Amino acid sequence: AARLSKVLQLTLAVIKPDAVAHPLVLEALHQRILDNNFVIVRHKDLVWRTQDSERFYAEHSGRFFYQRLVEFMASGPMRAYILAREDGIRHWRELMGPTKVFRARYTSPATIRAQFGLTDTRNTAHGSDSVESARREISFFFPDFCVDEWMEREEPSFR
Ligand code: RTP
Ligand code: MG
Repeated sequence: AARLSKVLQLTLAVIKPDAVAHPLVLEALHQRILDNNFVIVRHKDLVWRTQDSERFYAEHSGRFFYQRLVEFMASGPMRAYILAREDGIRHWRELMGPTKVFRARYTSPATIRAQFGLTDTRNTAHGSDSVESARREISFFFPDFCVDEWMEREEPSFR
């Protein structure tokens, strides 16, 4: 029999401090998530200490932008979401657009970073880049959330 239910994939999305600082931008981005058929599984507002930021971005330590990235991400409140959608990791990254804001404005003007990003560091949003990253990042932001119970879960079909 054909499978009618879709497989929901979890991703970790973050609205970074530059966007949370502006209430209208935050509201617009929340609405954008809903308009794009993501299920909001969890969300919360939080502020990082510098050491949280350093730990989360450890893979970038040594890069020229590491220090300003770490400081920026601990500079004010952000909003973290666990989102679910079929192919959710790819869909959220497509919606964000390219990392570099000026490239985003040139190549994909309808994306979040193109529309709201300020600089290549203060680029409005984060999204997990793989299933492994999503797992790690969801646990980082939501330590009480049981990823295994949700990963690749089928959407209820109500038949
Ligand atoms: P993210 O991890 O935040 O989703 O972004 P990404 O994969 O698109 O980009 P990545 O290369 O992993 O960089 C992580 C974050 O570092 C900041 N960044 N600043 N030239 C710069 O100043 C620069 N390059 C990267 C951005 O905030 C980027 O999202
Ligand atoms: Mg990345």
